Amino acid sequence: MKAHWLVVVALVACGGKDESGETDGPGTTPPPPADADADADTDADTDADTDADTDTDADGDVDQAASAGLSAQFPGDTLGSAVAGAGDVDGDGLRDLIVGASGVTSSSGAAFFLASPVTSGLVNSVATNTWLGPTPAERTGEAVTGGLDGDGDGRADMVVGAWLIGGGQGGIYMMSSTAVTSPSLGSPILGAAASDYFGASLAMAATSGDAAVFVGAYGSDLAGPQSGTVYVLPFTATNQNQATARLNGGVYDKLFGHGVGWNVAAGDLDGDGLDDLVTGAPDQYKDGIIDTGAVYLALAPFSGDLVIADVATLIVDGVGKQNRLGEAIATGGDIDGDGLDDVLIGAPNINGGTAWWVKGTATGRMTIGDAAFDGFVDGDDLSRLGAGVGLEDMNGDGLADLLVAAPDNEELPHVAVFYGPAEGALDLEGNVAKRLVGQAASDFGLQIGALGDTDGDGKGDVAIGAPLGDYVSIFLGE
Ligand SMILES: [Ca+2]
Ligand SMILES: [Ca+2]
Ligand SMILES: [Ca+2]
Ligand SMILES: [Ca+2]
Repeated sequence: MKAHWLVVVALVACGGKDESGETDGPGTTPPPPADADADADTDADTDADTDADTDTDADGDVDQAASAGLSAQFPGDTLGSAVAGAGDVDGDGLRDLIVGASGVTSSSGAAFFLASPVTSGLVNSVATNTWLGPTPAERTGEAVTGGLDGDGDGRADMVVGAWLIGGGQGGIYMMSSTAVTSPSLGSPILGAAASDYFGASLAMAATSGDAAVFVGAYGSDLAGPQSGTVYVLPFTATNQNQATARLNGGVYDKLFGHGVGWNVAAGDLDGDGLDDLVTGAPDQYKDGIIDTGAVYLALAPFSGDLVIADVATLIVDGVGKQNRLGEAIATGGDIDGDGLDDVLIGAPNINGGTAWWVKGTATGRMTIGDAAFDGFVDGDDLSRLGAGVGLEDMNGDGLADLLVAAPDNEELPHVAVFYGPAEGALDLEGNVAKRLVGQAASDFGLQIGALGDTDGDGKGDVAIGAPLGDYVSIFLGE
């Protein structure tokens, strides 16, 4: 570590940043082997920022502090249970955000709408509006999404999930931009049956015309006990029966559920202009091994009742017991610059934590770690790397950058940023462009919200939740 730090200092002093403004991040040249010498080169180039970030822990990496921090009103509010970009809801040209705190008021939960620019403080004071879950223990704010226009009025809309309405039936609240100052969430759209956990995960998706919503219900029994379902629901729907499609899991090993819909993400994987589905099923069994987990990619448009294993273009399986692959997924960004969105998969339970990315056009069935993946990040031992992942263009070069949480990193919990284009092997020692450092909570980075540009500088910004720490941090691209 010491030698690494010295080399970095020397290269930074020479001015590592290209005058073109392009950074020599991992991938512009073949990725270096994971040794100290090669590491120092990529690190120095991307670290040679002109900003005032400091190396707070003297490990040779640039640590970026949050531009704003939001704290909960009470311990146990689980502020940051979900974080998402809301798009430009108020029409001032800056993208806004929505944040959940599902533990508020004995787990009735809450969602906060925050108009940019966001300042530090108590979330209740900083938020433009607060929506409280209307029934006890419904856990409003366990999922939130937004950023697209769902009702065709030209403004971005939002959706708030409350997966434990009715003890687990679940429900979602469609929050139009016109309702952004409303004091109430209104009436929820409820799940179809008890223990469906409808709304446990959410993503707005431009699947055709006005944006729709992918709604995860991983306890759904539509195709067998707890097979799980992802609903494709128009934003203007008032009932789950109005779904234009339902992508159902199956039953594996004749006994166990599939759990499709644990989380959902949207991106245009094939470039036809429609947002496609990436969903995780961490409860899935494989060959009798429990909870290996899986990730499914499926291409829009979707119609009717579908079995996800039949329509998936790519299925990625975990490799071992309780890998729970699919707990952390991200898409909606182009990592390699081919114009198509790619997929980043966190695997915090494999080898102390890893993360892998693959082109959204990949097809067939593969196991996490296969050579067919386009790149991966190795954690240090037990960093739980990949417990949260995200894609956002933080340096404004048009390529998505990889955000990978390392909540149990031995030095400090952080989210590591790797600038695109990225390919091959990356590691936490040498290839990190910068580390986002917020509250030192044990779950910092489990929720990563790609916000788009919230301050008008053309660079993507992110919100990072640490719900056990009751804290949300905002980091601006630079
Ligand atoms: Ca598509
Ligand atoms: Ca791509
Ligand atoms: Ca970038
Ligand atoms: Ca920005």
